[in-house]
Amino acid sequence: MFVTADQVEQYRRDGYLIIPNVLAPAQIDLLRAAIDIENPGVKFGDTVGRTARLSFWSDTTSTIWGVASTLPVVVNNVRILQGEDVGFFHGKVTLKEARTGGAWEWHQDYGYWYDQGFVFPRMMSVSIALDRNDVDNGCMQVYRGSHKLGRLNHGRIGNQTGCDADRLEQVARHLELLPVRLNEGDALFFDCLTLHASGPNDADRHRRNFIICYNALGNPQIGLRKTSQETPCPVGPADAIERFAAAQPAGAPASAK
Ligand SMILES: O=C(O)CCC(=O)C(=O)O
Repeated sequence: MFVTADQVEQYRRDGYLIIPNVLAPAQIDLLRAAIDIENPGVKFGDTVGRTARLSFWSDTTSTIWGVASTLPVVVNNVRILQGEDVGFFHGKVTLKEARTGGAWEWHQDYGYWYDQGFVFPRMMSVSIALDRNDVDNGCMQVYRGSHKLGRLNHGRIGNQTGCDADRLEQVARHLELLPVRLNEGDALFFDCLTLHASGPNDADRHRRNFIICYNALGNPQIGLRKTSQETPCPVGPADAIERFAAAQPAGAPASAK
C-alpha cells in the first residue's frame, strides 16, 4: 500500500510516479456509474476546437469523488512523496469523449495555481484512470525531470493555460518525453511543476480519469479567497467509495457534480 524508499527516490528524480492498482474493479465501476456523460461540466477548448471536459469538487464528504480523495492509498502516499502533510485542494473528473474529446496543452499545474496565490510550488496531483489510458485515447504525456525547471511562463491558449511555446521548444531538446499509459485503476502521482499535456481522443472509447490535487499544509495562499483547505486532509477507510455508494438512497441521481 505504501511507496518504498526507491519509489520516493524515483519520484524526486522524475517528478512523477505510477502506482498500479490503486483502485479495485468494483470501485472503478462505482465511480464510472457516477459520471454523467451527458452533463457537459466545464468545457476546455483546445487549439483545433475540440473540447476536454472537467467537473470539479471541493470537499471530501458530500460526493463519491470527495470521499475517494481520502483513500489511504492515495492520501498517505501523497504525504510520503510530498515529504510533508497536505490539505485537500480540489478534485476533478476529466472526460475525453470517444472520437471527439480534445487535447490539453503543455502546462505545469503550478502555471494555473501560481495565479491563485500559492506561494510555493509544494503541491501535487494524482490522476487515476477509470478507463485504460493509451496514446489512441489521449493519455497524458510528461517530460521526465521537468519539475526541476522551476516555474515556466504561461499564457492563454484557447481557454486553457499553456506554457510559453519558445521555452517548450528548448525544453524538448533536453528532456525525455514519455506517454503515461495506465490500466484501469492505476494512478499517476505528479509534481505541480511537472510539464504535462495530452492529445485528443481519436479512439472509439471514452477516456475518464479523476484527478485529485493537494497542497502542502505549510504552503500559504495569498489573497482573500482561500481555495485550499488549511487542515490536514482526512484519511478515510480503504472502502470509503463502497460505503458512500451503499449509503445513497435507491434511485439517487449519480452525478460527478
Ligand atoms: O487529463 C488529462 O489528460 C490532463 C488534465 C490536466 O492536465 C489537468 O487537469 O491539469
